Amino acid sequence: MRKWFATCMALVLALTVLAGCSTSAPKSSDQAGGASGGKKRFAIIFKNTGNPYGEKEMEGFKIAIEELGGEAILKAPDQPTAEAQIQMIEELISQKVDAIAVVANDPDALQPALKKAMDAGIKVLSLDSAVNAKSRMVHVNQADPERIGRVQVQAISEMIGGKGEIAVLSATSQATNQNTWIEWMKKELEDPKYKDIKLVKVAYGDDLRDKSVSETEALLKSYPDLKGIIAPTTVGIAAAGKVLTDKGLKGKVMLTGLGLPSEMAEYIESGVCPWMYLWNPVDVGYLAGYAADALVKGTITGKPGDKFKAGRLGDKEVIQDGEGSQIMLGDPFKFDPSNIAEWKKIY
Ligand code: RAM
Repeated sequence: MRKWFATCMALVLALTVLAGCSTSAPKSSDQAGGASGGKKRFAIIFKNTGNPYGEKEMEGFKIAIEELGGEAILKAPDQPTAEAQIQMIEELISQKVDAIAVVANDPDALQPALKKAMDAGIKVLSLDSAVNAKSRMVHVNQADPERIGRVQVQAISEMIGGKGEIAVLSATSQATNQNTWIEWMKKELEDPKYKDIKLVKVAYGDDLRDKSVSETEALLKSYPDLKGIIAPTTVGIAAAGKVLTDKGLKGKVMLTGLGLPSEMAEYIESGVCPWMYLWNPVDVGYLAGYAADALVKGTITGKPGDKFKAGRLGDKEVIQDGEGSQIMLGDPFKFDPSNIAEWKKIY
């Protein structure tokens, strides 16, 4: 197991550099008829640049595509907006790529651009943050959204002794994944056992470090009795961890959510964030890479019941997701002081 971690780690580190270089403006190899040497071209668009989680997800996608002999195009706009992603989709359509995988900044706004891509024969899927069922052929989901939402409320409740004011520090107000998880948090909070917990605010740090810091500071100022923060975003939780640490609020305002072990280890070890959850972002991207390839090869069409082989992740099946379909990676994983030292080296 440890040997596997070490190999994985080396691969991930080597690819970080490559991924980091390819997220800015399109390069010549991105252009139509570029130097793809007849290889199929698979594009991934993340929410925005500057997010280490997004870099890991794109790395996983690139690993999969290269294992499969294709060319990966990694993209992310500077700002986490739908408009910026639409522009990138339009560019990819004119470059006649074979597949587009998108981590959506809005569930509905990308629909015309993605439909245009599908009409042009490009295979379209979402991962991590979904587009609506009409805008995609399949969605690659990190874990069951209900479990992700509920488990974070259960955690904060335990941390604050079931009583007091809590707030959510999210990504953007349009982010499909965070909004779905927050809906499940609210459903969990309806249970009478949480009658003494009050959700006072959902704040949006837009997955930008500085905005997430200032939104955390604003929460602390506006709600001086605040007992806990749930940040279901790796950018938000790391920013909140820093603010709570700098202000000496460890043990006074508790923190949990979804965090990248490499960014959160110091706060988990110090007790500012006693525990948190996530999944392997490299695997989310890797699974999307294999799913994109299966769509291009016609092994799957995106219908529930379709089956394919996802490299080192083994056999995967397309399942129903509301009006659409999805492929599930696995379960959220709990990170705490007992395992964080090991995981922080991996992602
Ligand atoms: C941030 C992004 C991403 C989400 C993670 C948990 O990095 O918003 O989409 O899945 O947090």
